[in-house]
Amino acid sequence: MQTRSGYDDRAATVDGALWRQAVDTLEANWEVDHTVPSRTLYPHQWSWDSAFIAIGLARVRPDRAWRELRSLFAAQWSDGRVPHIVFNPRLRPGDYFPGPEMWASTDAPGASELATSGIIQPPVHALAAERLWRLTGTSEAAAELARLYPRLVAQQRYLARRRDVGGGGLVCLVHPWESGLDNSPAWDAPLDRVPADAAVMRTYRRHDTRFVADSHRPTDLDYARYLALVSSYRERGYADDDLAGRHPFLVECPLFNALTAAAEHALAAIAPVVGADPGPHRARARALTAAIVDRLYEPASGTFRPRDLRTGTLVAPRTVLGLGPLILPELPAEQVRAVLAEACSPRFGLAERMSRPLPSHDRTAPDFEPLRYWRGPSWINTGWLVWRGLREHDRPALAAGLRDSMLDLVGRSGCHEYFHPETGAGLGSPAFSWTAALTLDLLQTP
Ligand code: 2M8
Repeated sequence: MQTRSGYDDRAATVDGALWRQAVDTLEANWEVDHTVPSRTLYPHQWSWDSAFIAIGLARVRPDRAWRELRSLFAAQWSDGRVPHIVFNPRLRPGDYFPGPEMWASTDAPGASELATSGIIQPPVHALAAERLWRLTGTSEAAAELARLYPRLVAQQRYLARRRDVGGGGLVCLVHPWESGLDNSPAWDAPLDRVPADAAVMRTYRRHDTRFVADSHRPTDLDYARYLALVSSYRERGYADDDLAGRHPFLVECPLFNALTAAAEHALAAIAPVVGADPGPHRARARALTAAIVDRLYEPASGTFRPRDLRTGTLVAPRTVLGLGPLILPELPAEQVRAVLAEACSPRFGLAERMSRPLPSHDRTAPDFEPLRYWRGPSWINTGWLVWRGLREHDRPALAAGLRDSMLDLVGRSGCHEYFHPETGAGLGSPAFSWTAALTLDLLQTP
């Protein structure tokens, strides 16, 4: 039913005002061939944002959803990496920091001809493609899927072959930005060991604090360390050999790795449609699931936590990253029980009727910050991933409780980037794309 300037508005009957707000947000953020996360804070194309956005667009504009994925993968590097930002050449320098001049990606061997960053983000794209295919199923969708499949396979191959720095079968991240949960307390200890001086930030102009209060964003010292990591990686042309010997930040993240395994499951579902063999994808998903349990699960505390490869230990904070493995269909029963216990504890407050939204960090921890991004506030994408995990493991009442809590949040406060984990007030960008997109998906999945 295409009724509103090309939009399928079936879900308008579910909650008209919310549906319209979400569609309007995505429409306002559409830019030629992709959707910006936010016109002000994030005016280029971001990798995992595009995947979440495609999942929402699948509900209303599947043509744009495919276009979104196509434009992102047009910037894929020859080694298979999908860069975390694709810069819009039509914007002026200074419209985002750190911009293309800092990354200098086009000097790197095998990089895209388009200006991009040199790091990656969680691979949610195969999930998005599978979803799009299931929802549309047309011959055009089959053709899109056939074009995308080899690129998705190359993305996974990059992760498996170039990023297993620890040698245990998991993907290693070289920058907190690669996790997508950039400022999570999970990264504090590994980041503390990156040598940097906050004074270096006097020579740059931060873009984020033009729009959001300093107290909601990473500190200047955090930014100095982020830039030191960019320089360390860039100086060797973003090469991944010998990272263990030279790069100061190396972590294995449970959410990133769970999404990498989930991508293999999605590719196994896609493979028969494009005439490929699902077997190797299933085998890799199984091996990744086993490695996540083996390397990132601590039986004594019943938690999944990131491993810091510099110290060989699991980091201390209990963040929402630890709930990520719930998305794995083959997660053993013991770990499913443990993740559910963690999620339903006072740390995260998951319940059939939730009194407060799901936070990004343990709300009982002394360093819980309700306003600073990724250090406490509630985000719709992490909530959506946990919701998917609850459905996967057949917990309909908890899934419904989380869904209601997310829709209530967006319904009351709007399509904000994130939300105050106690009051539900909207924070960050007020017109944020993945919040809008995933709201559309939630509205249509009772
Ligand atoms: C945030 O990250 C960017 C850097 O990549 C930033 O703070 O400037 C994160 O929330 C990240 O997960 C997200 O993809 C990006 C765009 O929404 O913003």
